[in-house]
Amino acid sequence: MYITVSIENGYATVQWNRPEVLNALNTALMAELTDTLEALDKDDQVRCIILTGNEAAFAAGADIKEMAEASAVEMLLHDQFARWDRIRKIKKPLIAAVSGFALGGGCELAMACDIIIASETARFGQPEITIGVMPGAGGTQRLTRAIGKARAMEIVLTGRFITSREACNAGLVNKVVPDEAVMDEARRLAHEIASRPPVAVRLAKESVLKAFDTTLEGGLEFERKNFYLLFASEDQKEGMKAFTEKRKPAWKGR
Ligand code: CO8
Repeated sequence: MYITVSIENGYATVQWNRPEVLNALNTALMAELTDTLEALDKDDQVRCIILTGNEAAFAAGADIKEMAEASAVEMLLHDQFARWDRIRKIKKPLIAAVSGFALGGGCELAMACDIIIASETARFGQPEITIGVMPGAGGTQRLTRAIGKARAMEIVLTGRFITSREACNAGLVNKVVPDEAVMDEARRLAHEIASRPPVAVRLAKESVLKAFDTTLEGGLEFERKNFYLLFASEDQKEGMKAFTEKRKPAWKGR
């Protein structure tokens, strides 16, 4: 068991811990993480999920020792990326609270989240090239979309680590905070998102993500349909009524 979960104020905090290997993501940890996220995605008490490691590392990548001797066919049959596809399908907002190293699969896991809060001393990178491979869990795609071709290319081809400040300036990270404030900031944000109407949050997340894999035309159409769909929710009626009556809305999540 590598993972602990706590639920408060409408959000869950999922924390993993393999301190002896800087939270390297082995198969067992990833299996536990995926199952945990899917269970929380179905839990009505939870409206937002924080993912975090420990102070030394969010995660220093996939577990190199676990895969070092694998053959291509073993890797193919093991199909560890199927789990990553399941994480991509989580409907609730995911906030990565990153301290320490977020490297390789660790950086990719942070990028699979919707928002990244990082400590001042956190380091991001895709160092796979330095061990004879390349990113495999979305790094070449998500990093490029987040920070552009020129910067992504340099990071992927050199394996250089970047500071959280550089990551923030480039658009990879939402906010950099002092080391001791990372969890507080992630909780503040999670609480704020959890206080929003959940159906609208779900469709809004889905619509933003759609921008990654469609044309502008297709994305606008998708957005519009989700917008219309929200007029079928009780929360839309409540939200607009509350605005008119100058009071706080009481969301039902329907
Ligand atoms: N896998 C396995 N063990 C690791 C990993 C890792 N990724 N990272 C660190 N460790 C272990 C070290 O072997 C060491 O163990 P030991 O004490 O038994 O020797 C312990 O953690 C502490 O590490 P260091 O002594 O190296 O600590 P330093 O502070 O000197 O260095 C670094 C920290 C710079 C983070 C260094 O550990 C490092 O370079 N780690 C590897 C980073 C890396 O290359 N990551 C990419 C891995 S490949 C990958 O992620 C592919 C992703 C696609 C698949 C995703 C599926 C899950």
